[in-house]
Amino acid sequence: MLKKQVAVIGAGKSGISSVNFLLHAGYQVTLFDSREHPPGIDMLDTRVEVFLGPLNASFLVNFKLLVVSPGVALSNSALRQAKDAGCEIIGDIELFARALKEPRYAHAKLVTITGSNGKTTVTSLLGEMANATSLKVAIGGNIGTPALDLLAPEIDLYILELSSFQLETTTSLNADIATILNISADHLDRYRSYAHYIKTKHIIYQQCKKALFNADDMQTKPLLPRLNSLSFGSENADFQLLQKNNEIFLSIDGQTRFNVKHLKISGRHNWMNALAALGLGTAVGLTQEAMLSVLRRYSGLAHRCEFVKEVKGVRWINDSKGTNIGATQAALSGLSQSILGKVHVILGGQGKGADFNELREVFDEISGSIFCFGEDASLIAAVDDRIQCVNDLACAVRLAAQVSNSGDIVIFSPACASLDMYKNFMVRGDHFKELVKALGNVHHVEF
Ligand code: UMA
Ligand code: ADP
Repeated sequence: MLKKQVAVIGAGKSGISSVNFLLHAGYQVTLFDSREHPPGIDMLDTRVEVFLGPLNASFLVNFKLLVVSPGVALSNSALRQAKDAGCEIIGDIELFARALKEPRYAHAKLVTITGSNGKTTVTSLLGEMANATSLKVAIGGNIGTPALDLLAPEIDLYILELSSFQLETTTSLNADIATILNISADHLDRYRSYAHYIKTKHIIYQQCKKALFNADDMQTKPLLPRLNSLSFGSENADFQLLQKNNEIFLSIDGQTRFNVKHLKISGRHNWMNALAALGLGTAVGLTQEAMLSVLRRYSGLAHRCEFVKEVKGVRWINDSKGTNIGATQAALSGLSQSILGKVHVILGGQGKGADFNELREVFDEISGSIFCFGEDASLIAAVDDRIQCVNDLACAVRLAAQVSNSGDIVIFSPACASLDMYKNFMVRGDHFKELVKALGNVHHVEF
C-alpha cells in the first residue's frame, strides 16, 4: 500500500520536528526550504526527499497536506496556489493538537498562551509553578522546544507559548485554558491590517474549555459570548491588584494573596504577568501554595528588563527582547518615577511596519537622552528632536556612557526586531551586555 504523502515547508526547528513526527507516524515526507543550504540538512533521515530553493506551486499541488513552518508567510504565492488547488495547509501546532486527542495522550491538560508581549515570561513562570507540584509538565512552542517534541504518554500538563504565526495554521487546539495576555501592534509587515493580527490571535480561543482574558485590554476578550471565561487585570477582574495599607497585592477572587514588593521581577507589566500565571495555574488545579512560593523566587529571564551592571553609579538594563512598541512602552513606563536620576534609552533595528509615533508619550516621561540605530533609525528619529541617530549599538553605548551620571539608568529596549544586524534578539542582547561590561573596564581611562 502507498504511504500517505506530506510536504513539510521550512527546515528549521519546527520543520525538522514535524518531519520526525510524521516519519514516525508512517508518512512519506518531502521537505522544502527556500534556502540553498539549510544547516543540518545532511543529517536528515535518508527517507526524506528534499527540495531546496524557491517554493514551486506545481510541485506543492501534488500533496494533499502541507505542514508549513511559522516563519513562512501564508501569503507566499506558491502556498496560495496550492491552497486554491485544494491542499490542506496546517502547522506543527495543529499536528500536535490532533495527536493530543489520541488515547495515549488524551488524559493530559493543555494550557495555551499568546499575546503581543509577556508570553515567554508567563509560560516559564507557569511552568515553574507546575513543576513545583507533583505533575509531569512539558513546556514548549514559540518559547523554544517544538510542541511535537514534547509529546509523551507520561505528561500530565502541556504549557505552550504560541505566536500569531503558529496560530495562523491551527484549527483544533481544544485547550483546557487559553489566554491572550495583551494585544499591541506587532508583525504588521506580515498581516493585512492590525484587525487581521488581532483576529489571528483570537484563534487561540477556538474550542477551548476556558479562556483567560486581560480586563485592561478588551481586545483580548473572547468574541464568543457563551465561552466560560476568567479575567486578570488592574481591577474588576477575577485575578487583580488590590491596595491595602498603601501596599499593592495580587488578589484572587477579592482576597489579597501576595504583596508585589516580594516579586523579584520588576515593573507593573510583570505584576500583570504574575496575575495571568495565577489565573492559568488556578484553572488547571495548581495549588496556591506551589504558585505563591514560585512567585517569591522567580527572577525572570535573560534579555527581559535584565539588570546588567552598575558602572559609576549608572545602572544598565538589557531589554533586547523588547521587540515591539508595546514592550518598550511597558519597559519604560514609570521608570522615571521610580528613580532619582534620568532614564536614557537606546533602541532601533527592524520596525516591522510599526508606527513609532506611538512611543512619543512614553518618551515624554523620560528626561534623559535617546539614541537609535539600525534599519529603521530614521523613522524613530522623526518622532522627537531629542533622538540622536548613531551607526551601531557600540556607538550608542559609548555615547550613553558619556551623557549619564550616577543615579541614572540606561536601558536598551529596541522596540524592533534584531535581524537587520544580528542573528536574533539574544545575540543582540549579549552584545549589549559585553559592551556594558567592557565599559566598566575602560571607564577610568576614557572619562
Ligand atoms: N523558510 C523558508 N521559506 C520562507 C521562510 C523560511 O523556507 O519563506 C525556512 C528557512 O529557510 C528556515 C526555516 O524555514 O529553514 C525556518 O523556519 P521558521 O522561521 O518557522 O523557524 P523555526 O526554526 O521552525 O522556529 C519556529 C519559530 N520561528 C518563527 O516563528 C520565526 C520559533 O520562534 C520557535 O521557537 C520554534 O519554531 C519552535 O516552535 C522564534 C520566533 O522568532 C523564537 N518567533 C517569533 C517571535 O517570537 O516574535 C514569532
Ligand atoms: P514575548 O514572549 O511575548 O515576546 P517576553 O516575556 O519575552 O514576551 O517579554 C518581552 C518583552 O516584553 C519584555 O522584555 C518587556 O519589555 C515586555 N513585556 C513583558 N511582559 C509584558 C506585558 N505583560 N505587557 C507589556 N509588555 C511586556
